Amino acid sequence: MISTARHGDVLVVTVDNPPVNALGTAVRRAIGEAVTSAQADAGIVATVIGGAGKLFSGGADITEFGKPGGEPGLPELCDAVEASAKPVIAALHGTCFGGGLELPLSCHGRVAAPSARLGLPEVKLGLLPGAGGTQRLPRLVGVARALDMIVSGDPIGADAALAAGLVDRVVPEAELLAGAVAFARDAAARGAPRRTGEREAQGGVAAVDAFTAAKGRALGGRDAPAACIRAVRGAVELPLADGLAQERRLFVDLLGGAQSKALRHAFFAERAANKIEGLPADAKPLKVERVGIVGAGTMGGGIAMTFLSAGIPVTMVERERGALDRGVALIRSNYERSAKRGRFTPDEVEAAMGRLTPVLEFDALHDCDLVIEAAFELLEVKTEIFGRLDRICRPGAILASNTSYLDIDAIAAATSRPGSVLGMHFFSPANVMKLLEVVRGARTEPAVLATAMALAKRLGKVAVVSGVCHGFIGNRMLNPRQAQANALILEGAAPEDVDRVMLEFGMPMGPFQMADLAGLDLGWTAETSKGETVRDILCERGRRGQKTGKGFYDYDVDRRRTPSDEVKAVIAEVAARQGVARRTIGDDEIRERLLYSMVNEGAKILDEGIAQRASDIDVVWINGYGWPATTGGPMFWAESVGFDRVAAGLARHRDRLGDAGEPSPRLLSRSA
Ligand code: 3H9
Repeated sequence: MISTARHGDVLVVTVDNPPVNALGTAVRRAIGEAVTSAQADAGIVATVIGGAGKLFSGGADITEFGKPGGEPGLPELCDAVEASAKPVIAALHGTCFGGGLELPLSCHGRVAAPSARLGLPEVKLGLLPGAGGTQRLPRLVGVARALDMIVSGDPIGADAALAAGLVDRVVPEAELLAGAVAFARDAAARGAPRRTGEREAQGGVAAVDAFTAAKGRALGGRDAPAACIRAVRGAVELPLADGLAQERRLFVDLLGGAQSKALRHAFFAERAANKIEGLPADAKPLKVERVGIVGAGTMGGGIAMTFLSAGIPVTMVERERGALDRGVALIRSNYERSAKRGRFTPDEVEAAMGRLTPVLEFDALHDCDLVIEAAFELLEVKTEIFGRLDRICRPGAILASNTSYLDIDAIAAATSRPGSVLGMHFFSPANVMKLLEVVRGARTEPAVLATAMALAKRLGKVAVVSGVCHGFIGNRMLNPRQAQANALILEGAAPEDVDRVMLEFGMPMGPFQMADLAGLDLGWTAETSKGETVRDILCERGRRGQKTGKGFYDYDVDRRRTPSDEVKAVIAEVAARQGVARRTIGDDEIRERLLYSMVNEGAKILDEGIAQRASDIDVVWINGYGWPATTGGPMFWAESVGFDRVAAGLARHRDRLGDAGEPSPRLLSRSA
């Protein structure tokens, strides 16, 4: 758990608790004992605390939350370290998160290696830093900077930490231990330790008010950010002990709340999703050093950016020069926009563009380790492309399709290497959205699957494995929701009411906003239109979504939407033609029909073994469709609502739900 060693008159304590050096009970106890023993030892003048392996510490052991705590708690340990009569110095490298930064904050000095990333990400778990972070960070770096770090939860690097006063010295990686020991010895020679808690937080209440005025509104609906701000206010208004006590109370409240429970579920769900059941131990990821992409459209371009940004060279193929040039120009303009926002330096943009090889010849893909097809969503188009790829690509190269609905096994059958074929379904915009659905075909080899999962991690994506079915996990669940949304407007609900109910639930967009954004003519043609559905008629009238300035809504130049009387008349006309009786529909019915039908489809996905576990479905919806993480994803939410209530709701709306109302056996058994 920890090891100790004497470096002359300095005691070096090394936390060694893989995988992330979490500060669980045994670790805390051992650190506490080491610091106490150093105080009693006349041969020791100071202590250094460092971490073994590739990081200092990922913080408190989250798996201990909600269980009876072992002594000392992290807050008590931090207080004891700060109170130590002999200096305690932190030697920081790699990740220093949460309690893994609060412990260093209570030390009397911090020496960091360039690899150090320092952050308080508790807010992302619906918590606040509960071991003094909200009190000590403002005292070290000032209120404004501390609020930025605590409320965003985002880490900063070693140089930024040095500039902010969060660390005292940055030394080369190989000299971290020696540098920290020397710093500790100097600190001991200077006399009484310099305690963070005895400082004053710069910026005062004015800085708290300024932050709240600037950011407060954007944080609405989530409990943790507001509690973080309150706790930091305590750092300027209260003596240290009272500020710490208030922080503790707020932490305990958040920990017991529904939002943190859901967010912690989402954290572990993301990690569980990475594990593939039944994968043989020898299924090692294959090397991927060059990637080919077929198609330079919006999707192909976004996928290319994902690889380019991760430092992986890309060969991008298009049929026609014009489309290829447009694709490259789009990638460049996306990069330049991101650079303006500070996400990349101009040099990084040039380096990324330098990794891109745009070509018109398919043959150029011959040396790629992986080729991702992002062409038109038509099975004949895809099978033709896969046949060509099979002939061009070296044996063993992986062939992936970015299809969102089509049968991966049928695509694989067009090749002589079905074991090397799988789905890699990115979400739009592919360079931004974190989700990657990895679709496992009937014959996909384990090593190929393992490669896609490992690659996702390299790309900073969250990967979830799905079996083959129409729409995989995400879009398959979207379909019943859209069907219900379409039915509800015919029955009398206004599109803006359906969208509002979803927005109030916490979705970033309602179904009709989403349809307008995607384009109503996606998969629609004037030649084949029967003019029967609301969508048919809207498309025929040129109302094809945001891109035409009107769809289910009217849009102004700033893309602000307003409900449309024309659309309402079309809906009424279609309802009359279909003999649908119109009535007033309440918000509860809208919410239940949209969300319960999704949950039911999710349960069917589990019944059929398409998803490995319920939490994978939550990961898909949180990371691919913006389902509010504070409710834990559709399946976790259903469990908290109660499966019996969901089943009863489905039964209540049975006549209106069609196939979507046929309850899943799993749902029924969970509701019994
Ligand atoms: C805190 O500190 C509270 C205090 O303020 C107050 C207390 C009173 N605990 O992500 P990975 C597991 S709150 C337990 O794949 P990476 C993880 O589940 C904490 N387990 O690795 C996984 O297990 P498995 C504030 C943890 O290298 C394995 O470690 N800290 C913890 O990509 C590997 O994880 C945070 O919020 C933990 N704290 O990234 C940090 N962390 O292999 C949360 C990880 O069985 N953690 N595990 O699936 C992270 O952000 C990333 O895990 C980290 C490593 C960057 C550390």
